[in-house]
Amino acid sequence: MAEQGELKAWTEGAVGLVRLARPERRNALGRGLLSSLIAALERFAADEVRCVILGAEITGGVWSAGHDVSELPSGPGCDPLDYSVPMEEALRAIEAVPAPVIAVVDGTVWGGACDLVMTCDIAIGTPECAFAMTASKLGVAYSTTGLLHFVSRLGHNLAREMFFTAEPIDAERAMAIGILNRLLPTAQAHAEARRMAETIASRAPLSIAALKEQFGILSAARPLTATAFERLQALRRRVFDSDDYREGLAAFREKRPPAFKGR
Ligand code: YXS
Repeated sequence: MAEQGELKAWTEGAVGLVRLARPERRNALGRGLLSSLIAALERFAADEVRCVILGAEITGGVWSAGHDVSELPSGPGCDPLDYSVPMEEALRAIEAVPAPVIAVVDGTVWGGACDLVMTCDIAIGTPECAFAMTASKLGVAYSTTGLLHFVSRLGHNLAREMFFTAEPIDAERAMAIGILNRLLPTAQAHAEARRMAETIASRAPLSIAALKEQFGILSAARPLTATAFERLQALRRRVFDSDDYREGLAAFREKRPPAFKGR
């Protein structure tokens, strides 16, 4: 087992396993943890593993607290979720590994960690899991690719509800609306992930790799005019340059409710 700081990664036969392990920060996804995750996924691809299982060591009932808020930049012209940030690179690394990634979720999932789970190919949850998309609580304008992950998985109504309310979706509802493929008691969830991974590993790897990339291309395919793209960027820019975004970060740091003013 390779222990890289805040992540554990190892292989068992044709299955790669990786586990978030940053308990003191509730597995918040900082650049250290994310670069270890990317390195592990790249190693799995080089070792031609046939399936990957992504889990987390649970502290305080939390699977992952989402983006590491202390790393979110603020200031004129900043974009904390632009193409090159570690979180976006990690999401692309999950999409790029030519083997299905199964997320086993036995705790609460916050913010960008919801995107991490929804970027995986399959998600198996336990009754302890829940999913809260917190952008509007923090004053963040989410990434366009991230919004597409939610819209293509859940449809517009449910994606809007998650982002507008920022309220947690519990395990039963997550199963009902399609965030989860399976909802099982914890011991069974891990066993089912292994069983499914072994089944996938027994299938034709070239077929699986092609199918994974085809699904990725089709789920991201949306006609977008240049004007629409520029409008999307302008909308996000206005949010990131706002006092409200800086207020959201300050309120998180000071552990108090934010007082948004709409400017
Ligand atoms: O105060 P200390 O130093 O002990 O550290 C505390 C927390 O500050 C820290 N921590 C985090 N640090 C950075 N980024 C985070 N996302 C984060 N979450 C937690 O971890 C230490 C233990 O946290 P504590 O005492 O609150 O633990 P708890 O068990 O009482 O509560 C666990 C949570 C997850 C319910 C609570 O920590 C929490 O609500 N965390 C924030 C969840 C959240 O809003 N995540 C969204 C991050 S922003 C993001 O993902 C996107 C940019 S977006 O905004 O678009 O969704």
